[in-house]
Amino acid sequence: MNKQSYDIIGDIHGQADELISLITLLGYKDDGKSYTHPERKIIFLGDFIDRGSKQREVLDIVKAMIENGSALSVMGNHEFNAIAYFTKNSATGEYLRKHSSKNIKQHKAFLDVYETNDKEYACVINWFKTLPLWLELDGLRIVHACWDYKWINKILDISNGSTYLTDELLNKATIEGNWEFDAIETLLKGKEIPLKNGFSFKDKDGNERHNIRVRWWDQSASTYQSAFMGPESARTHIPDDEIEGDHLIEYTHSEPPVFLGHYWMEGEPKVLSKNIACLDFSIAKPGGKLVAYRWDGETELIDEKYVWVERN
Ligand SMILES: [Mn+2]
Repeated sequence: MNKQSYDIIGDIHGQADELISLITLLGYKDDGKSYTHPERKIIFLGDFIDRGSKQREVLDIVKAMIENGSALSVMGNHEFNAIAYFTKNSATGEYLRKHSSKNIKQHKAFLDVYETNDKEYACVINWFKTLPLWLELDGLRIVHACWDYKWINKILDISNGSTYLTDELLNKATIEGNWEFDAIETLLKGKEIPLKNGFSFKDKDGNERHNIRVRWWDQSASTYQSAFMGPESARTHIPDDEIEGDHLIEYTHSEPPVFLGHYWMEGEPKVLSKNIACLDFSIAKPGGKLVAYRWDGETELIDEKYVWVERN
C-alpha cells in the first residue's frame, strides 16, 4: 500500500482567513462540518493561537478537521504556554506560568476571546492537552521546533511510551532546573545556547535575550552569528565569535524527513536540508506567509513542494 500523503502546515497564530485560503488552495473542501480532501490529510505544526485576531475561528477549523480524521497536529509552545498559564500548581496554588505583564501581553488575543467564558476556556485548554508533543509516522516526523532524541527517549521512558503532556510532565516542565523543563524547551521552543560574556540582544517583541536559538542541524555553522536561527534582521546583532561547546543535534541524511514550525523564517520557502524543513514563515507579521509542504512519501524534500499564501 502507498503511504498516506500529507499537507503539513506551519504556525497559524490566529490568522483564519489565510488558513482558509491555504487549505482551499490545497484542494480541501468544506462539507458543512469540516474541511476534507478525498486523498490527503493535513498535519498542523501547532501554534494556532496568540497574536492574530481570529483565535476561535482558527481553532474551530482545526478541531473539526482533527475530529473527523482529516488532520493531525502536534502541540506548539503557545499551546503549552496557554496550558501552563491556565493551570495552578496543586501544592502552591500558583499558576504554572506567571501572570506577569509580559506573559499577559503575549497571550492577550487569546485571553480576550476565551477568558470571559470559564467553561469554554477550560474546554479549549483540555483540547490543547490532547495534542501530542511530537508525531512519528510512516516515513516522516513532526515536532514544533527540534527533533532531539535525547529528550524524546527520556520522555518515552518515564511515560510508558506516551507522547502526550501528562499533568506530572506539565508540572515538572514549568520549573527551571528540572530535565523536563529542558526537554519541553528544546522540543517546543528549539535548542538554545547562551551567548558569551553575558552578551544580549533584543528579540522581535523587544525582550532582552541572553540565549540564541540555533540551527541545530547545521554542521557548517561554527559561530554564534552563523548558527543563529531567527529573522535575518536580528543576525547582525549577534557576535561572530566561534561557539564554545556544542550546538548540534545529530540528524543524519538517512533519517526520515522532519518538519518543524516555530522559527519565524522570512523570504522564499526553501528546505533546510534534504530531510529537514521549516514551515513557519511569520504569518503573524505583515509581509508574512502561511506555508504548507505537500508530502507524498519522498525521503528527500524539495523546494518545489512548498505551497503558500501571503498575509492579507
Ligand atoms: Mn512556536
